[in-house]
Amino acid sequence: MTEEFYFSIRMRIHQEGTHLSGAEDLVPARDLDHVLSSFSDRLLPHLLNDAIPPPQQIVTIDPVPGKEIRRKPLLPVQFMESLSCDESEIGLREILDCLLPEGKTERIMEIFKQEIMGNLPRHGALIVTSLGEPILAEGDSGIRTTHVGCEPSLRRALEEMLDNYLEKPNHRFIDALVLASKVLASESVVAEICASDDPSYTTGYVASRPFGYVRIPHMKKAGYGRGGRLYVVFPTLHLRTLINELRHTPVLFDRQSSGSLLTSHPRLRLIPSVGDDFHSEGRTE
Ligand code: PML
Ligand code: MG
Repeated sequence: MTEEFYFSIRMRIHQEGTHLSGAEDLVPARDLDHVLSSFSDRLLPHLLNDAIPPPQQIVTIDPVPGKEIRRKPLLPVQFMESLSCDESEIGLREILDCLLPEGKTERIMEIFKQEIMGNLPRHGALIVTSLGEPILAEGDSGIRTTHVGCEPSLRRALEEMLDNYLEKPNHRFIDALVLASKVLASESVVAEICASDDPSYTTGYVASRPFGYVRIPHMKKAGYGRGGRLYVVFPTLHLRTLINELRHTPVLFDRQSSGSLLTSHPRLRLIPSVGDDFHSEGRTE
């Protein structure tokens, strides 16, 4: 029997080195064409502002032996109730207080504001320990999480489920949930905090194992074109192992964990997970 291969597809759009957009997927050969065409559609909006020189799009395709792929469940999702940026910041601080060592929320918020919200968008995520010590890995461009995807049938089930809860289109949310679920699958990571770098997209998130993926409305003011990802890790981490997991361990999400064991919080509301009766088309376990 011939060995089955999947393909990790990594897409990045930048203009003279400034990051504009990125996307990932992990698919069997039969889905390559469809995913490549949906990724190339993402270049068009960036061509509309007639920037000189026009942005460059880079697509990288790596073959991955099917037997190396780990199948895992997506994080469950909660959303934060908030009507303003101030309220969202208070909510985010309360969540971080539950996750970080005592007294460290202020330091992590300071780093997020300065390094993520105060700088040009990076290609990848910045890493800091939960004590607030920056981890310098491979210069300033950050670590990009790759070799990750979501079974198309799970994506469709999520889209249907979420149409009742989220504004459309919600591919951005699902892409972010998939990436964050891979990041939090690493035992070295305490939390990920993210604000979109898209000026018109103001929803961000904080992801962690106790609270799941928490969507935060009003994470930033509309029209602000900065954002990115901060990975907060345990101070005892082994950096090479973490980077290897984030970059090279292929993970395909084929189900979603139930939210029943999540830690609750007065500001958070649980979004039902895709049910246990869901069976992905490609699931083998
Ligand atoms: C990005 O631009 O890559 C970040 C997207 C954040 C999505 C947040 C959400 O809608 O849940
Ligand atoms: Mg982005």
